[in-house]
Parts: sequence; structure tokens; C-alpha cells
Amino acid sequence: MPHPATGTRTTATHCPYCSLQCGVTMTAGDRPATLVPADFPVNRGGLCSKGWSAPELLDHPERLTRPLVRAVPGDRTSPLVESTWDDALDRIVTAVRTTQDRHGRDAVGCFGGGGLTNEQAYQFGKFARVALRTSAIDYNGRFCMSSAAGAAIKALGLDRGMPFPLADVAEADVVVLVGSNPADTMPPAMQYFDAGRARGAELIVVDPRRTNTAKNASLHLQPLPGTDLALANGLLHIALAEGLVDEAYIAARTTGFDDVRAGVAGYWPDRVERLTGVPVAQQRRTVFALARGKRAIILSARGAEQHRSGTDTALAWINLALALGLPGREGSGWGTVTGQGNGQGGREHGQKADQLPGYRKITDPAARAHVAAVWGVDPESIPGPGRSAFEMLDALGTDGGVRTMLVLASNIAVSAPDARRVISRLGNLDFLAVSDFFLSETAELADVVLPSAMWAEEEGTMTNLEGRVVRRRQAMSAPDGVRDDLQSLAELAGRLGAAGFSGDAGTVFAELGRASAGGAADYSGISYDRIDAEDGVFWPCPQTPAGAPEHPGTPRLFTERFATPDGRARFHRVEHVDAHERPDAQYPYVLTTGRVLAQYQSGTQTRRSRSLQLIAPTPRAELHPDLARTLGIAQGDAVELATRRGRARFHAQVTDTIRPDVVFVPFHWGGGASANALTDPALDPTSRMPAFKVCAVAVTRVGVAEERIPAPEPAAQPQPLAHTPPTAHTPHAPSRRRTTSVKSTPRFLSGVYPITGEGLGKPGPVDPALRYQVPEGRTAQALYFRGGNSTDELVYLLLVRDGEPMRWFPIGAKGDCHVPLRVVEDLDGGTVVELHAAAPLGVTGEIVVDLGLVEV
Ligand SMILES: Nc1nc2c(c(=O)[nH]1)N[C@H]1C(S)=C(S)[C@@H](COP(=O)(O)OP(=O)(O)OC[C@H]3O[C@@H](n4cnc5c(=O)[nH]c(N)nc54)[C@H](O)[C@@H]3O)O[C@H]1N2
Ligand SMILES: Nc1nc2c(c(=O)[nH]1)N[C@H]1C(S)=C(S)[C@@H](COP(=O)(O)OP(=O)(O)OC[C@H]3O[C@@H](n4cnc5c(=O)[nH]c(N)nc54)[C@H](O)[C@@H]3O)O[C@H]1N2
Ligand code: SF4
Ligand SMILES: [Mo]
Repeated sequence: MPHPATGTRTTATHCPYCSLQCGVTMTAGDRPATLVPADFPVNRGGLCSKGWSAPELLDHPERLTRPLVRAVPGDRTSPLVESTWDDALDRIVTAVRTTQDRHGRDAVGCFGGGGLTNEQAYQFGKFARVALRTSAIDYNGRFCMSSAAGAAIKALGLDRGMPFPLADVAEADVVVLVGSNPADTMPPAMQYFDAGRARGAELIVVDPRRTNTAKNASLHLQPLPGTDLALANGLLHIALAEGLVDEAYIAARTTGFDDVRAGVAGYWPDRVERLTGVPVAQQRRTVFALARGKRAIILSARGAEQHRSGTDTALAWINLALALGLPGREGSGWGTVTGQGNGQGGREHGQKADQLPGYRKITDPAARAHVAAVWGVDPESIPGPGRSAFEMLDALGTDGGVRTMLVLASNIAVSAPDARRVISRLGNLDFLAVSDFFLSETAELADVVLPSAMWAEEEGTMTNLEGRVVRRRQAMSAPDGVRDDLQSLAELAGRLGAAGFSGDAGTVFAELGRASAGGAADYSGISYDRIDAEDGVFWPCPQTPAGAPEHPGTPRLFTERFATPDGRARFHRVEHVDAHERPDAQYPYVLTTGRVLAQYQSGTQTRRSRSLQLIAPTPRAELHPDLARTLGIAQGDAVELATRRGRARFHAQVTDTIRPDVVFVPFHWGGGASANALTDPALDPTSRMPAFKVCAVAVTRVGVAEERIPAPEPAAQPQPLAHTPPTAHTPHAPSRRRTTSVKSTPRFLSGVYPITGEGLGKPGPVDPALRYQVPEGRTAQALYFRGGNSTDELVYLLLVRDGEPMRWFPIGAKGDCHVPLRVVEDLDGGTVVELHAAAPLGVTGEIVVDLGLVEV
């Protein structure tokens, strides 16, 4: 509202950064603009340092206010120089036409971001399909939410990060946070956790680091990165063994539990301790807390999800939640903590490769017909699904790949996995256009850079982590020469000969509502007026017939039924797989990556904020004191991290909050301190999520503490590798750390096998995998036997040596056993060892076996 005396005006809007979308009140008019936190239902007056400092950037001297183009068109070694919008858009249109004429429509690609408003994201998807008619569009949410989203759709039928309002967290008796550090990534959300703890609620945090979140928890589980799936399966194993599962709920509201029950039989507590490093006592405490809490919530975030088994990991935690009867129960459930400002809305309205607005599938003929009618195009003209984000980036400039690309609101040169490879692929493009408000590392590589309006200068809507659609309101006008992406896309579409693109947010929102009507994420009943009046509206919110009362929106999902065809949630049996890359002699430690409080994402914005630079000025690698001592590293020393993909340098932050075998670095910097020069682009087979959270790393000290660390020698960098398409999971034997000092080799006869009993007196071989011959010239010893039995009868396993029974292992009905075997005699070279099984006649079920031997 304008102030008559000063000419300033105050506007209620939201912080530009994360998915909490804290409400703020901005005062603008007499620059510089300022803001104060608002008493919005999400942040309730709270704000973090990023939110407080956000206005600093609006009139930052490095803000782009004119389009930039190459001084010599087509020559990216020539400098970027200021130009006019006409020239910049002309160059883009010419490049699009030339590329599509030569290489076909799919050779022009679009890459979007979860920071865009719903209107912009929707417009970008439509722009790709209608103005460019390309299938090549995806966005950075693939690097963020895709695993959890895929799991939620499989299990619950719908992906809305949190299916309940954040305020439910304050009412819960127990909250388990898996790979989530809100004390640093969403500080104002901590008030809900704190309120719960003040009432005596349990907060249990699963994180390889004792984070600021974990420090305040009642229990901290500190697993090895990449083992959360095994942990979840193990917790369900205990819940079953202890009779804690909610059989009535499972029968009434779910399908597929029997398969999961059989699957988790193999995750007995001490095996899970061995895989994860989480002590059995802590596993038990977690399960009992979850099962006993009247209201219990499990939340996962990037720590658990950014793995090549991210989707299965999220499914494992959903399985646990379902078995305990949590989803849809009052004040309880499973959710994932969405990350970017519009990470939720940005994945609903069509900037994903496989998707049309309203969270519709692009392969669904009915969805295509509906959306085509709203767009006024022939359904046949809408392209099919395109490649996922990393796969699109990795094919840039190749036959069949994208050759001209438009990037909106993403800084892939810093944030994509194996970033040096992505940078080299960007160099193969015929043409790159980037829209940003600063010259990001990606924009630096572009042919044309479009200066975009910032959050306080534009209108639109964002959907926060709870599925609440909120309004980004214009608090001030953009600097001269700067345009909203909505307008730029509308203008570009027009120049490409496509009609029906508006630059007005309200008009686009109304169209988005129509396009989403009837879809899973139905926004058709939401209007700007309703958002204003109701402090946001939770989707789905369909439009009701004229005269009928308005749909109230849906703060809580799944209370009656799940969003599957039969209304039941689906269990999915999932198995632990080892990380794609495990420590070895050359790269002996585990690297994981993530965030620090005072930097945001690829850092384009926050690295330019003076106040935030005071808090987090340099990238730091966290190392445990034991590891630091081994490597001769002192606090603040310059260290070089090397992986199979690249090298990067950081200041050492020696801290006992991290596991001694793990190193953590933030990914907010590029250049010589690029965490993503190191990360592994092994992709999840379902979600195509890269393994940002685990790879093998070597650490060396390169110098004493100094303010600026020189970048690693370019010559020392490995060459970017060709992309090997990811293969499906193959379950492995339980993981073992290799050591170089002991000349012994572990051998395992292990796995889960079906058995059919032929009588207790008639043992027989189970599977060829349960046979091992000691190599000539070596000897072996059996170290232990562990086994589980899913049947209702006693079974036994028999260790057979050269055809003769050697040891018997009885396992009771639905029981397990663990037998140390260290005193068993040596097995000489040539000896054949086998495991046979016996069960009463006709009894069927599964056994889980794990015989550990050592070969010396
Ligand atoms: N300050 C700040 N806040 C942000 C952002 C930011 O860049 N900076 N980004 C926003 C966005 S887009 C997102 S997606 C969210 C992300 O929010 P979070 O998921 O909370 O953030 P991360 O730091 O990526 O990862 C969380 C934790 O996972 C742990 N972790 C690493 N590997 C594993 C593992 O294998 N298992 C488990 N259980 N934990 C593991 C890390 O130690 C880390 O503490 O934050 C949002 N908020
Ligand atoms: N190693 C490692 N890498 C990671 C992660 C990790 O945990 N570890 N996390 C991943 C995750 S969860 C995410 S979400 C991605 C994020 O990675 P990015 O996609 O790079 O996200 P941002 O840094 O937010 O990039 C946004 C860019 O667009 C600009 N921008 C912001 N808003 C707008 C807008 O509205 N319009 C326009 N035109 N420009 C805008 C910003 O200035 C910035 O340069 O990084 C991923 N990369
Ligand atoms: S928590 Fe997120 S939305 Fe809130 S002020 Fe901080 S960055 Fe902004
Ligand atoms: Mo994210």
C-alpha cells in the first residue's frame, strides 16, 4: 500500500529463496528497499539470514540491466557486450530456426528451474511444446526432488512434498528427519520442531554429520552415506519382530505388504548395524518411539534422496511409515522436504520432460487432448517425453542431442553433477541463451544473456513445501531494461510465430488453472483473490460448478483414501545396493555434499551479498579430527579433494561432528572450489537423480591457511569421461571396506532364497550361489553364520564340506540366528564349501543367509 507522505509503499510478499516461502513485508519506493518478516502462517515472524539480506541484491552493482551478446556472433571467445532486447531476441530466434532446420525440432532444448513462479514454469513448458515443438525440456528439480517425487507417486499415488501443514510437526510426539538439516536449510521451520520438543516430543535425526539440527535432537543416528535404505528396512524388520506394525491399517489401506515383509527379513539388526554403522540399540529406540507415538512423522530430504538408489530409499521409508499406519492418520505421516522456492509448483505444470500441466503425464492421450484444447493446438503436435536433465546435458552438441539451449533460472555449470563434464558439453553447443539477474558461471558461457526481473519486481505464485500456493507480489518496478521471464517468453514465442502467450501473470495463472483442471495438481479453483484472503490455498483445489460452494483446498491429503486407482497405498519391496563408488586404496574416504546456512544453491546470489559473505566467506571441507591427524591437516589448511572426475580445493574445517570416514563439502561455489567437479553422476534408474551425496574421495593437504586458495592445476584434472548409460541395480553382497594392509579377501555366501521343504531329514542345495571352492594355494576360514527364516516352521541350514555335513544351524519359525565360527578349522585349497537347507515337507518361504569366510 502506498504511503502518502514518503512515496514509499509496503507490500506483503515472500522471501525469494527456499521452499518455506517465509512471508515478508517489503518497503520500497525510496531505494534501497527493505523488508521485515511477516506473521505468515509458515514463518510466524521468523526469517533466516538469507531472507533478511535478500533486498541487498536488488540494486547490486553487478545486476544485469541490459541483454548481453557476443561481440563477434558465434564466437564465444569474444567478449560479452551490452546490446538491445531486439538484437538479443533476434539472435535467439535465428539460432532456433537454424538449428531446427538443420537438425530437427528436438535439437533445441530448454532447461528450467524450481525458482521460477508457477506462471513462468507453466509458460516455459508451453513455450517448449507449442512455440519450439521440442520434446527437449527438463529442469533442475531433477537434481532435487525427483527421487522422493517418484517414490510418492508409486506408493501414495501423488507427489505433494508434505501431505500436511508444517504446523502438524509441532503437534507430533515423534519426528524422524532423514537426511534433512532444517536448522541450516530452513531455520524458521525449527520453531515447529522446538515447540514439539518443549512438549516432550522426540526428534530423531539421521545424518552422517551432527548438524545443528542433530545437536538439538533427542537421538542422532549417524549412518554411512548411502545406507538409509538398509536402515529403513532394518527398522521395519524390528517393527515386525516386535509386533509393532499396524496390521489393521495394512489390511484396510494398503496392498503389497507380504512381499515387503519377506524382503525385510534379510535386514536383521546387526547386519543393518554393519551396513549403516547405526548401533542396534539406536535402531530399536527409533522404531519403538515411532510406534508408540500417537502422532508420528517421518520426513526425508536430500541427504537420503540424492543417491542412485534415491527412489528406493524414499520407498523404504514410506514402507516403514505405512507399516506403522502413519500416512493419512491424524497428525502423522511421511513427507519430503521440498527445497527450492517453487520446487513444488515448478514440478507440477510442465517444465519436466515427461509432464504436462496439472502433474499430467505427457504420454497420456486424455491429458494431451485436455491440454491441447487449452493451448488451442492439435494434440498430435505436442511432442512426447524428452530426456531427463543430466541425460540432456550430457548429450549436448551430439547427434540426436540438443544444439541450441535456453536456460532459465539455473546455474548448471556449478550445480550439475560432474560439473566440468557439463561445462565441456555446454561448450559443444551451437548456441546457448541464459536468463539470469547476474552473470552466473553458466551465463558466462552463453551467446546471449537476458537480464531477468527479480522476485520483488514481479507478480506470480509459488507453491511452498506444504503444497500451499502463495503470491509473489510486485513490491517495486524492475530497473529499466530488465524484463520478467514471462514477458521474454511471450515475446520470443511471438517472434517464433506462436500465438496465445501472455506476459501478464494473472492471465497466465487463469490459463494454468484451466490446464491443470482435472489433473492431480488441480489449481482451477484457486484465484489470486482467494490466496490473498486465505493466506495461501492448498492444492488440489478444483473449481466447483457455478453456484456451488468453493472447494476449500486440501491442507491434509490421504485422510480417507490414497490417490491410487483403488485408493490403497502400495508397498514396494526394495533392497539395499552399495553406493556406485566405494572407497578404495586410491580414493579412501566417502565424500558427501550439501548446504551451509548463509549460502544458497549455486551461490550466484548469496556470494554477492556482503552480509552473507561475512558469515560464510569461503568453502570449507569438514573433516573429523582423527582423519585430519592421519593426513597431517590442521584447522584452516588448504586441502585438495580428488575423485575420479576432478579436483577442487577447500579450507579444512576440522570438526568432530562428522563421521571419521566421511568428508563434507558445500556446493555453493564454482571454479577451483567446485564440489561438483568431484561428484558422481551415477543416476537413479527411476528418477534419474545423480548421486550427489556419495562418492569416493582422496584428501591431501596442499598448504597452510591462507585467504585465497589457488585453484588446482588444470593439467592435473582428469579428462571428462564419455557418459556410460546407467544400468539397472544389481543387488550386491553386503558391503565391505577394502583395506590394503591385510592380505586377506573376504568371501560371502549370502542372499535371500526361496525354499520348499522336502522334510527335515532331507537337506539339499539351495542355489549355486551358495557354493564356494577355496582356490589352490590358499586357505580359508568360516568366520560367522547369520540366517533368517520367513516360514512358520523350524528350518535349518547345513554347512557342507566336500559333501560332508560340517555344521548345523537351526533357525526357529520367523526367527534369525547368528553364530560366530572363528574356531572352525582351516579349509585348504580345493575344498568345496556349500550351504544346504532343510524344511518340513511342503513348507515354503524364504531364507536369508550370510556366511562370512576369509581367504588368506
Ligand atoms: N542455506 C540454504 N538453505 C537451503 C538451500 C541452500 O542452498 N542453502 N537450498 C534449498 C534447497 S533447493 C534444498 S533441496 C534444501 C535441501 O535441504 P537439506 O536436505 O536439509 O540439505 P542438504 O545439506 O543438501 O542435506 C541435508 C543433510 O544430509 C546429510 N547427508 C549427506 N549424505 C547423507 C546420507 O547418505 N544419508 C543421510 N541420512 N544424510 C546425508 C548432510 O550431512 C546434510 O546435513 O535446502 C533448501 N534450503
Ligand atoms: N553437489 C551437490 N550439487 C547439488 C546439490 C547438492 O546437494 N550437492 N543439490 C541440487 C539441488 S537440490 C538443486 S535444487 C540444484 C540447484 O541448482 P541451480 O539450478 O543451479 O539453482 P540456483 O543456484 O538456484 O540457480 C538459479 C540461477 O538462476 C538465477 N535465478 C534465480 N531465480 C531466477 C528467476 O526467477 N529467473 C531467472 N531468470 N533466473 C533466476 C540465479 O541467479 C542462479 O544463477 O543444485 C543441485 N546440485
Ligand atoms: S527459511 Fe527460506 S524462505 Fe525463509 S527466509 Fe530463509 S531462505 Fe527465505
Ligand atoms: Mo533443491
